[in-house]
Amino acid sequence: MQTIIQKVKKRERVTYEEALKLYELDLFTLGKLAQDIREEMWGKKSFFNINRHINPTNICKDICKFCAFSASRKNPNPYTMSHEEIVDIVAASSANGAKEIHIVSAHNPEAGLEWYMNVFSKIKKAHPDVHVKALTAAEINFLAQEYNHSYDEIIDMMVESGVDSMPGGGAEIFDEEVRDVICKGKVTSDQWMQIHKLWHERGRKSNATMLFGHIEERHHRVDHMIRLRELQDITGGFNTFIPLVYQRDNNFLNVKNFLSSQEILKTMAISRIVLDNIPHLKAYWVTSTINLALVSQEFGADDLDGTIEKEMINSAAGAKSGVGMPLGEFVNYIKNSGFEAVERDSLYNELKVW
Ligand code: V47
Repeated sequence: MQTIIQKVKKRERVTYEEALKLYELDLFTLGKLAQDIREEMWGKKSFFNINRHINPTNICKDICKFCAFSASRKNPNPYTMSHEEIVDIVAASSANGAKEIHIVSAHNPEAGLEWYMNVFSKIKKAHPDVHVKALTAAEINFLAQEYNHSYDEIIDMMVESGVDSMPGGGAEIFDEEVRDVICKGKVTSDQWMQIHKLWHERGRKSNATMLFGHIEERHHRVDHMIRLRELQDITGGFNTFIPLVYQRDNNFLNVKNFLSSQEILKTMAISRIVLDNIPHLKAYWVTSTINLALVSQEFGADDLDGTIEKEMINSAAGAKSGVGMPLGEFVNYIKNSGFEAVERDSLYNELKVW
């Protein structure tokens, strides 16, 4: 273990086996290793943005067992928003200071490719300054298959329609056996990687998530991180890694063992150590709770996502994020936890220290 600790201290890259071994460290020693890296990179800065999440439809062709958002037996309330509704929401959020609109939908075979694409053009036309972060690799894969296009063609349409960056959703856990159990039939790990690679090749940025705390084991998480690190070595296009803590309500994954806060913090710390080539680590308060997200700032995380305003995917599964977080409260939380609240744009340009 001492050899691994020395490697981390010398900022040498850890292997898969070494990263897995790091889980055996006590929480505070591991946290300190990650925290030194975070402080070297970002000091006491904790980044956030003023953003709005919009989830325009919950009608989905795929059946992910962990999902409580898509219309199903457990959530029999199908909806699809009109473009006017969506543009109105953007107008209101932008007037409230939102600089980023995060749009993630279900895979709705009734909506049409134009419905997916045109809304971005409409948003951009009405609000050219708003950053549109939209379409996960899972949605891109769905659109390509459903409407018989290549990934390149869909990505070109996104760029043309004004999408600025891609969110990190749909990554779940890359291990194929786990994936087969939790989201069989959805975008594969290789396809997810390929889509982000194509997006990065256009000089665009994206994020990468990891859904953990369900049926996966530690080694699956480390494998997930290592696969991302390998792609990032090639493209350099990922801005942020976002570990998402599995929410247990209203879905079909019958998970008996829930993660402890210690295990969540260890996973944050190990991801900061392993992902030496991804600049930011996000503690997504929606799935970790705000208090654990604040503690994560001392275990490697430098980003807390944003105010969100409304969120429907994770809140459907039990997260307390339905109405987002008021800006003043968010800033207070960060400052009271001993960090500097730095408002950023979607590409991490610093806008204001609060
Ligand atoms: O891919 C679904 C996850 C993701 C559950 O890029 C669940 O900045 C926990 O990708 N428990 C969508 N998670 C959200 C997402 C995201 C969120 C915030 C920021 C960014 C970013 C991206 O939500 C899905 C899936 O992995 N999810 N169900 C659940 N029960």
